[in-house]
Amino acid sequence: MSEYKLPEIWENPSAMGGAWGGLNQPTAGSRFEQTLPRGDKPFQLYSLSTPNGIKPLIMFEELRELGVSAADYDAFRIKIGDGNQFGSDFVAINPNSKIPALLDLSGDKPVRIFESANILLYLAEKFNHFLPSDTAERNEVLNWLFWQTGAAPFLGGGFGHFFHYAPEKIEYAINRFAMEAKRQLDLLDKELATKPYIAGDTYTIADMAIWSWYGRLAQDKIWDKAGLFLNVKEYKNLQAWTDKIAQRPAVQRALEVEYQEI
Ligand SMILES: N[C@@H](CCC(=O)N[C@@H](CS)C(=O)NCC(=O)O)C(=O)O
Repeated sequence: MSEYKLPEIWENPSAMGGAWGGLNQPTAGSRFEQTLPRGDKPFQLYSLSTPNGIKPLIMFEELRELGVSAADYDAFRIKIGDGNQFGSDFVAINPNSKIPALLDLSGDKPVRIFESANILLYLAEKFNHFLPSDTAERNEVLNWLFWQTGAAPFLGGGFGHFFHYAPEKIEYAINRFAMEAKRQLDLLDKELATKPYIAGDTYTIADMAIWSWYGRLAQDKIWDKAGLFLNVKEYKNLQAWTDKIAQRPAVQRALEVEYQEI
């Protein structure tokens, strides 16, 4: 057991350790002046190909597949390990300093969109694709879209952090979050036993959001050997859905997008 003595009031440690310890601060807001480039396409995406970062790329490439040229985009690389997300221009688009962040330049005034699930929703509503208009069907998509935004922090910030990034392997934390990660995987597996896509018969933004985390985990493409550790092969319906979506040309292109440097 660790020697940690709980102080009455938390103090910011001088060194955190771990992969992200050097970047984290207990304050929000911009840390330096920054001018981000803009291209000439209607959408400007500032991002990186993490599980949250691939969601808008999948959506943009699916829209391209349907011939929606009004959804053309420039993609700029935000190096989160170097702290690009704390620059003034990025913070003006996403005050929460997380990728992905998007600017819609197609109207009279730029519209900023942050939170990856909201980017999917915004684009689905704007272009009328991948979100049914029927109230009950649309609601089921939103059930799963919101599920993803609530569930993934337990997978990423909980399991992934303590399994892969934390400077020491803490058995309690790994067990706590492996338990929850496997419960989530089992939930998806059971749901996908009854329907081809997570919200029913059609492929929607809920599949894009969930595939970006749980599909990539099912492929063991997130943290080194995390899929093996969680025995993702046992979730047969999740595996079949993962493969089906991985074969979509738009998804394959999204995973290979080349970013412009900032
Ligand atoms: N709920 C947010 C989470 C975004 C997020 O956590 N992004 C991570 C990369 S996947 C990030 O930018 N991390 C940088 C940091 O925390 O400083 C979303 O879905 O957009």
